[in-house]
Amino acid sequence: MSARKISQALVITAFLLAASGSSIAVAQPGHDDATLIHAYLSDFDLLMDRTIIPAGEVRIEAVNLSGQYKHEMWIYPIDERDTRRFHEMLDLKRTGQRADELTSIDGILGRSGEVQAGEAMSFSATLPPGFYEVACLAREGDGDLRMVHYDEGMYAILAVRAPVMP
Ligand SMILES: [Cu+2]
Repeated sequence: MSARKISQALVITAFLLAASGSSIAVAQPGHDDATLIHAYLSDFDLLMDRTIIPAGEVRIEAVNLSGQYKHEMWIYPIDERDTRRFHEMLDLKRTGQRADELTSIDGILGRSGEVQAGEAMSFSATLPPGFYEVACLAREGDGDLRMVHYDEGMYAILAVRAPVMP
């Protein structure tokens, strides 16, 4: 075997090793292994086909089944729902005032953004073990008396369990 052939063989061997290495890498936690949740947003309910999932990356495919209203999804630690700031935010929403979720809720781990009626979208989040609330915080109407989707029942609990140790 010539020196040139040997070096070609080494390159091919290195390529095959790299390729097998990358196939091992695929088995690591990553986007391809993300837990998939289908979420169904309607007027006014938020349903998920999985509510107990392993820690790590989750991909949520959200479908807005409404023919009328936009909906959205926020994921945050469940204790946030009991804070004063959270309820002040809801009051601002109910009374037509400016309300900012990002400064009212600590530890937001995922958000879909607005999903228009009849449309679908997906988003990802990385969730440590714990309990989370998944909610739509949109509102409807004009003036100082608004309908807040959360008040209509658009929230659900998501439990994220720790990995099982061998
Ligand atoms: Cu909604």
